[in-house]
Amino acid sequence: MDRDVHPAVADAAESIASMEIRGAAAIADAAAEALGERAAASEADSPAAFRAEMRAAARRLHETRPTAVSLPNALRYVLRDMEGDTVERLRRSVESSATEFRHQLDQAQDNLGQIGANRLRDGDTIMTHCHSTDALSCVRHALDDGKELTAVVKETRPREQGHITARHLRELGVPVTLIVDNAARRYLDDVDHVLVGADSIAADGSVINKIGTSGLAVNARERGVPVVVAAQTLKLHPATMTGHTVEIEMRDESEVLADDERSDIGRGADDPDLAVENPAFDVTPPRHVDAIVTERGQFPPESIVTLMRELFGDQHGEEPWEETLQ
Ligand code: RUB
Repeated sequence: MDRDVHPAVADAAESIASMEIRGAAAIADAAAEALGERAAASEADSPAAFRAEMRAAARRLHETRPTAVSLPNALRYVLRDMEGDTVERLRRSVESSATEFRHQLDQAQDNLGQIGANRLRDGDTIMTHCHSTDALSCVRHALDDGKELTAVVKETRPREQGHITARHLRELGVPVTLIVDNAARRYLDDVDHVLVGADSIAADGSVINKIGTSGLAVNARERGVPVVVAAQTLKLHPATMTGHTVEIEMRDESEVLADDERSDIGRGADDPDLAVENPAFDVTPPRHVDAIVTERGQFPPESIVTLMRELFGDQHGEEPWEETLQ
């Protein structure tokens, strides 16, 4: 049974679950920050009590959203090396791991942005889906390199994260054409790259990202438009190396159909034969992806497993938030 979850952790978990904080990198950053805050606020009277508090905090954060592997990767990073034989040493170790993690996240995004920018040429048009800070880092670096870009931005139903992308691109001075998702194929002839982010990358090179990415990639392949996925190594999903699949989050049907619309369509508000499904993410097979751009370089999707082995080869066993650990 979980101990009481500290308000700093409960607030972060609530913000992630409600999507006030969203996007794989931002979720990881918020989770690491919350663990650091939890450690700072601890009044534990023994190392065992401190460790139990941290496990409870991590479990609460872990249960918020299932698809972005950046979240468990962040929790593992902060808790795996937790060490010390006093509460004070343990606290310092968690605080310093959380700070280091957040710094590395920023650094990785910056480094991958420079690599991704090398793919973009002066005068290119990109098409985006959803809102990805890793993808926008590539754009920012290309602009810093003096290139001019334009963007076709898919609105990304149902949550319209394309509006966030459009706003950021306009802040950067990039001319934007906002389109409904269904118009993507029509505009693919006008673009040079599809540039998206990722919530998780599986060992076979499949890309898990906002629902609609896979259809966009299939259409882009048919039109000969390269699909570039900007994803720092934090998005690599270690469990897929041992055959696990990535859970796709199903969100509330009210994001698709409001309650009053439901009664307009159905036979009454509770029509059992009117179903609404709202998967938040989909899986793009590696054959539809041209490159995965990470802070460690650019990879054909099929070869990403070599990087995963290098990074996660020695990770196995229980998760650091499981209660069986002492
Ligand atoms: C966000 C989404 C983004 C990835 C990558 O989905 O699919 O493309 O998380 O983002 P949601 P980033 O809005 O449901 O969280 O590059 O910022 O990590």
